[in-house]
Amino acid sequence: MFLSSSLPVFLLCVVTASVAEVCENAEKTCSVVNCGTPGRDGRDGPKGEKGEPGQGLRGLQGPPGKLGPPGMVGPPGPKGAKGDPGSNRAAEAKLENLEEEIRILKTQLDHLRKLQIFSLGKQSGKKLFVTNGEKMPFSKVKALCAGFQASVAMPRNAQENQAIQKVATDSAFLGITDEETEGQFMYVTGGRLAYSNWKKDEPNNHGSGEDCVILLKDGLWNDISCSSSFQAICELPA
Ligand SMILES: [Ca+2]
Ligand SMILES: [Ca+2]
Repeated sequence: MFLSSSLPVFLLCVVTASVAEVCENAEKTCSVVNCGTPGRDGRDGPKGEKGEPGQGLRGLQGPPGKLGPPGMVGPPGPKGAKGDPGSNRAAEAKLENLEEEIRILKTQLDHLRKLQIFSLGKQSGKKLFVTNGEKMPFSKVKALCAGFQASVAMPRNAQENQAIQKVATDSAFLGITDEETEGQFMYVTGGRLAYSNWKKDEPNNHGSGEDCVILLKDGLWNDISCSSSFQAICELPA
């Protein structure tokens, strides 16, 4: 009975099944239940839970990705603390020093420019006597020499007197006067005479008075009017 009812199914399975595994499953099924015509496939079951990560070897790290697009410009940062005021003071001090150096250089340049007006004079000891050859009243000679920190020539010995005589091309004023006390000749820078070389019968304070002194071409001295014009000769430290 069992064989007669199950045999056609078994044979059907053998005929219709092309895969041995399917036949085996059908045999198992047919051996338990009364197999008739195969039913249609059921619906898919519910999705299973996500499995645990595998235990295999981790792969090598891939190459870095492409550079991303530039980010947006952020908001401006907070205002910084006030700078050190000391740096400004140092800069101002440096500027003042530079201005002072420029002022000194200008003075020295002006000094050299005025000296250039004169031809190179004659040196005697520690003095340098110079002249521009021009004639002028005594007051202008004093101003001219003072303009470049010099004095009107004041011979304090025979050697200096000769040096001035060589520089002069005509009668020249000396830095000696008796303007303060008549008859008492002094250097314009102060002090009584340490040396003199008066011509015979001089000084005579001739006429309305003579309070200045000139060096004559022969090297002798004569007192003369300060308003008269004679050569200007200045002395400088050599
Ligand atoms: Ca006099
Ligand atoms: Ca005189």
